[in-house]
Amino acid sequence: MLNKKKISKDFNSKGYTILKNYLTPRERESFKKQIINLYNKKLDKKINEKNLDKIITSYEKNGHYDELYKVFLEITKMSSFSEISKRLKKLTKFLFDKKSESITNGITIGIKNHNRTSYEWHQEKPYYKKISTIHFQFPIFRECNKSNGTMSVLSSSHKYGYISDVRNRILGKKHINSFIPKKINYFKKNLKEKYINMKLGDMVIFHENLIHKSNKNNTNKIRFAGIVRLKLY
Ligand SMILES: O=C(O)CCC(=O)C(=O)O
Ligand SMILES: [Fe+2]
Repeated sequence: MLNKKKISKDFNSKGYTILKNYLTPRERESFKKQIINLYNKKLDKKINEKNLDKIITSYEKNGHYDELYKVFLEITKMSSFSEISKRLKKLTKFLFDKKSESITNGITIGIKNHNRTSYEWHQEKPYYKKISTIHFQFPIFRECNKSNGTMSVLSSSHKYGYISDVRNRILGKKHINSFIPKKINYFKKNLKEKYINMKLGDMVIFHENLIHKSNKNNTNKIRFAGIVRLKLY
């Protein structure tokens, strides 16, 4: 049983909380299977769990961004996302007593020596200015830790509210752009950076105003993490 008081207190004070062992083995298996299937169908028929990292890394290295993006779009529509979103909506109701609706699914992919898909320090709010949102992330294929570039957060940064004074870092048309708070050095000095370490099955929930970023993957294996974003009513 989830301890509602403890979890919401943790979330309210830090702007994020990690639920241990939230995904069932069946849910985890279904994400893996569906992702492999899609890469197989859209990219390369020979892809399996063993060679997935090598093949995707070579696509990235060779600049085949459009092919990768096509698969990404298919991934966002997988039924495993609809299933987990249903459960996360119920969880949101239980923890925060709020109704919610699914708005975005995604995966974040961290590859050694490539920063096209990585984020600098940012809040989610500049991406969803007009609505109130809540965000979920969970590892797929393997755990997320400091050495494979798991995201880090500035603990309690959500208490500063929406920081609208940002600069938009754009590395390229097919790169991820980050809205970096101009006063990021001030926030870094005053708040603790925490690495979001998650074992398979764990799930982090984070506030729209929590400042967070991707880290460098120092391993040869890709970091895959699922993302679900809900709109709050
Ligand atoms: O895990 C990462 O690389 C960052 C992901 C992120 O910014 C997000 O999920 O909103
Ligand atoms: Fe983000």
